[in-house]
Amino acid sequence: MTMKPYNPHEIEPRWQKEWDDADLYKVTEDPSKSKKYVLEMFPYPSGDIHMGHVRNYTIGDVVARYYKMRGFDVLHPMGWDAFGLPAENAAIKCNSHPAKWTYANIDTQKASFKRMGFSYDWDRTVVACDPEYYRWGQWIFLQFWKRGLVERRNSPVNWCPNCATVLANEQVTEGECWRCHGAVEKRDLTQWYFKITDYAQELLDDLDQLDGWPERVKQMQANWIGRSEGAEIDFVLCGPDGEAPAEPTADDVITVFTTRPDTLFGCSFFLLAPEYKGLMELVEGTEYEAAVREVVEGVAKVSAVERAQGDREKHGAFTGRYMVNPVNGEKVPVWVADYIVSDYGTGAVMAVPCGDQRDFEFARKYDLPIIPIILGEDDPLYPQLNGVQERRVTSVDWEAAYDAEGVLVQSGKYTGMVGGKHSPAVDAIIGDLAAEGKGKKTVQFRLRDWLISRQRYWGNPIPAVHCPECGLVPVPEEDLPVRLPEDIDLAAGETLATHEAFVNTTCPVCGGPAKRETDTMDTFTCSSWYYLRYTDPHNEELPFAPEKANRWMPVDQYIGGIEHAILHLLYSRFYTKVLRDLGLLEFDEPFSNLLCQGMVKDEHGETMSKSKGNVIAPEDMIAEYGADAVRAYILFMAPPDKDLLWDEGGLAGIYKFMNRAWRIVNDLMGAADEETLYQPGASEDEGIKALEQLVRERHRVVGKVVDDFDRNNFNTALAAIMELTNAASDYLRKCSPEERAGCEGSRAVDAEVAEVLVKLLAPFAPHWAEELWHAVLGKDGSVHTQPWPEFDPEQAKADEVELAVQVNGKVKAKIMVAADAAEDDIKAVGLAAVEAALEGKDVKKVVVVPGRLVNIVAK
Ligand code: ANZ
Ligand code: ZN
Repeated sequence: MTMKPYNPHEIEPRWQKEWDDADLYKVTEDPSKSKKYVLEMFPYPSGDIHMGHVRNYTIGDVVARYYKMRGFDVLHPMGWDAFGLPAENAAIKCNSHPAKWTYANIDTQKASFKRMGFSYDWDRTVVACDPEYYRWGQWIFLQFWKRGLVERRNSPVNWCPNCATVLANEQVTEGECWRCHGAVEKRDLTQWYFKITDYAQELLDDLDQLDGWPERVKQMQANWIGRSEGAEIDFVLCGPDGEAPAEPTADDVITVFTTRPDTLFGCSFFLLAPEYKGLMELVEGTEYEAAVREVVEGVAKVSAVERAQGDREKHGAFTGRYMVNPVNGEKVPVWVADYIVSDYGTGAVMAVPCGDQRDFEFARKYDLPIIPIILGEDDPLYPQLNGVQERRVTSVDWEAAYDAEGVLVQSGKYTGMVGGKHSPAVDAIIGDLAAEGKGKKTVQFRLRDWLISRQRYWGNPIPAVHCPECGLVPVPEEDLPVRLPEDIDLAAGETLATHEAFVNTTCPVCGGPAKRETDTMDTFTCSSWYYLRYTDPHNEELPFAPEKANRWMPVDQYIGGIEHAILHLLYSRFYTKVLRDLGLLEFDEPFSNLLCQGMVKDEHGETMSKSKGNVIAPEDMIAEYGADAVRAYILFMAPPDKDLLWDEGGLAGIYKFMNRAWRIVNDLMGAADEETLYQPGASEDEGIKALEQLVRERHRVVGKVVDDFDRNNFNTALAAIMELTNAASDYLRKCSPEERAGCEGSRAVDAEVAEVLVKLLAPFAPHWAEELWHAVLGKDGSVHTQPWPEFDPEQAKADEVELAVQVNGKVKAKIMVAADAAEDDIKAVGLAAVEAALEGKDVKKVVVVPGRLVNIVAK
């Protein structure tokens, strides 16, 4: 009998079909078991899969398979994030329909996923553009609306002229559209918002619950939410004549937000955002109007994010008006400045150039006073101004603003106090202003409400109707879904708004003629709850039954790209909290553990892209080496969260390893015959030692792999499995097939080690393992439903270990010592072993590296 060679191209399609036919990956929903929900971020159906997909989904698949063998009830689903602009653009280009393009791509990707051997329960597939799914997205929208979390309002928004739609703040990076990278403009438009800011504090606080998330992702979310403690302080506007009103009314007051009320005495001018309501009225008909208008028009093309960046050149203009500083009655000039944004704080700022770098640069540019009111003790001005309450100095020769803690000077009764963020001076001044009704403590968030409406066809229609009699009316739940019309000619420029049959409807309240809302929802609404639908994908009464979601959720291991650190993950956390408050969920956070996989780059560390021509197509690699080798390679080459540089030599190496492991399993089972690894020549003693070592390795490696899975260290798990194959081949080389067959002890070890090897590799190389399980081990049932091998830590312990003895960095001898030998004993044995090499030298130092070596420094 000769061994059947390893042939992935024959066994992979065969097992894929058998698994499909047997419904092997159907979720069992066995409440007697503990659950594990393993989820990878669902893909956009963009066409062929790329290596990034392969890496993302291989990680998830290995984890899911592992948990299943560990006896958990596992949910491991897959679907498609199928709405969005690329489908629409492709349809326009090919004069086709987005649905056609989308579903064709889904078929292609699904076939690739099957070829990779991924263990999804395809019966639970969620496709975002399927009315059975988006219907429930609309239903959730209506619940949000009922709770007061939906608002339609007019405000300046980000508009991408390329994509012809508005964008959420999160979708604009450095002034560019997240999708097309074109420049984003500001427009005043009436749009739909989700009031995510109502949850700002909780979204921030609950980051503390997320022990299983990478620190950097939590940090990015915290920065995005951007909580600032500070105060609102009221300034009074002087009339056009420069006189303060005798009895100021609410209309005369402009409130600022500041994190540094302690610096009020250093306020030398007052700033308004270019979009500040009422700004143009202040300057209308005056000599200042033209200059102010120029600043206002100059910001229309720049995003808020870009404007707030420190390094941008600042522009401003004097308005001709003055404000009264509430702390000392001083009049300060009012300017418009383009680095003040309208949607943060109040859009008005007390400028303190000595303490704020942006104000400092503005003051330098426009020659405004810089009054030093806070000093470090090493400042040259300190001896002169320390303890001085009244103002003596109104200019400094500093290079930059002073934003650290310091001592207040020239600050009236607060002089001498410690100033700075969260300093005693802050509390003292706020306290006094509050007592006079001129200010109060507040908290500001950088997070803005989520702009969810899009002016595009291929999205989930917002379920609302505009009635001339009743106003804005929600579509009744029983009328859902509001379906996208299929007969639309996008190439001819038709949109939902021009589609008469869609637009014209009747009002659900009064029955009169009315118009449908024609905006669709941001596709990020689809991805904010799909993980809940997987728990109950065919529910026709609700988006999901609460008991199903509560059983499976939260997701135990979520895997996806770092590019979703803010958008998708923040929105999903928000949805989860609202659905909890609606009584549908009983937990606060959707994803307990998050793994952000690194990128797959080319061998030079460049990202793969069609334009660079350096793309490695997964299908080509499968055709060459089989899916199992690709899977094992991608996990072996790097820790999952680090970038991986593609190296086909490495893939060939893994393929060779799979062949070697294949032969070892055959050999252990006596199925290799002429092709055994046996090489005559070893003594009986050496053979016994090799056997003992193999047994130790078998226990050690199983324990190590379990440990590695706990920390998602798939690369070191594979390395450990390779060590077990090394021990096995050493044993097979030293012990002949006849000896092993004739010894009951050997036979038992052989079969056991073969089984362990196959099981350990089953999550990584599922087809390889399944074939050996049946054809060589002769077992029934799938290897993927078998229990994970047990291990005994006691048996994993080596009795003796071999240590190298180095003298001045060179290995001079090897010694065997008891595994638990004391350090002093090891030193003594080591020194004795190299006596000759130490002849005539002075031993300066002896260091023992446990399990590895004894290092001797001698002169
Ligand atoms: C006076 C002051 C003095 C400030 C000082 C800082 C330092 P964070 O920490 O990000 O919350 N600010 C307030 N509203 C603004 C707006 N709409 N556009 C641009 N800047 C605005 O920043 C808060 C600080 O940013 C506020 O505190 C205000 O400047 C400025 F030594 O007030 B500060
Ligand atoms: Zn009506």
